[in-house]
Amino acid sequence: MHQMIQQHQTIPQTASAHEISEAERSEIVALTERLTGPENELIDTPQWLAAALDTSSSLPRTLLRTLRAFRHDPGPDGTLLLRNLPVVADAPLPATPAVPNSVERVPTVAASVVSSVMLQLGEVIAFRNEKSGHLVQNVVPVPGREESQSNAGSVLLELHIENAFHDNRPDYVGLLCIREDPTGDAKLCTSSIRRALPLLDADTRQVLAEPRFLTEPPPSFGTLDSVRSAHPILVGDPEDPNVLVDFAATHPLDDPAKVAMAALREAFVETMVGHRLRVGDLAVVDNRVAVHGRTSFTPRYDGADRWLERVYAHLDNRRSRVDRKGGGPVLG
Ligand SMILES: O=C(O)CCC(=O)C(=O)O
Ligand SMILES: [Fe+2]
Repeated sequence: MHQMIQQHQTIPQTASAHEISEAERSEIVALTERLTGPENELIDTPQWLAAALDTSSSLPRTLLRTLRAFRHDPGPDGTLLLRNLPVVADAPLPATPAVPNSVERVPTVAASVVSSVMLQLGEVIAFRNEKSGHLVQNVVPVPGREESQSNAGSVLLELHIENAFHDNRPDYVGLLCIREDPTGDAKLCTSSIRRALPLLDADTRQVLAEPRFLTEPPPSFGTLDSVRSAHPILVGDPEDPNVLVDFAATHPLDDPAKVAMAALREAFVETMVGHRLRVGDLAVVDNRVAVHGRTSFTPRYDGADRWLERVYAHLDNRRSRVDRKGGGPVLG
């Protein structure tokens, strides 16, 4: 089941994307001035988040229209690729961090951009047990973590739904590229259940829709939550279901479930799209219909490695209120 995506496999490149024009890009840089600078000390404060929410409604009209349309219907791929977003103003980008659990604390242009865009899709959230609950997280390779099935690793990262084990997992994952992989090998891979479903036979779909699977939380979430109940992988309307699977953490509970899960993985791999993210590309993944992963690559830990900034959003703040102590954006 855990045979990996073949590195030599030719993965089709992204076709559809929304390109930000040069004029819009300048408009966005000007907007971020409201969120950066000495009067905006820290991202993780109610004041900054309120300012980011306010600023987000002034994003260029064509971008707002694209985001609203994606929220209405994530399309067959469940992924939206925005291109040519600004990530810096004048100052050069610092060296890529190479430490575990790296996050952005001080507002930057990139952090302001990814947060503002995600705030037009939903409410930005984080998890107390992941990157200490910081809202803007760095996705960078970390020395000594090469083999880990996390975003600090550089071996192939299996296709997954973000935080599949959590009842209040994000509805959207935003990944903004601020430094591209100098080797060009690292590709964000996405695939959707809308593309994969037609490749599955009726029996396989039926097994995947039954509670015959268990998903483990990552070790950082501790052991208390680790006994989860069995769940289906396909949830909702059998014609257009949501998908709930992490091929590194979801386990089939019987043989037919194992066979069905292998067929699903194969269908995802067959319909997968590879995104070689460039500086200013923001990939937004609808975490209900699309899975994502990453090809392997070779970091150099010289400050010039690939660097993405990640922000989560969900649609319903009331649904998660029980997990957000004090009503803030962090799920406990
Ligand atoms: O590195 C990537 O392209 C994706 C990493 C990932 O899955 C994540 O940060 O959630
Ligand atoms: Fe992920």
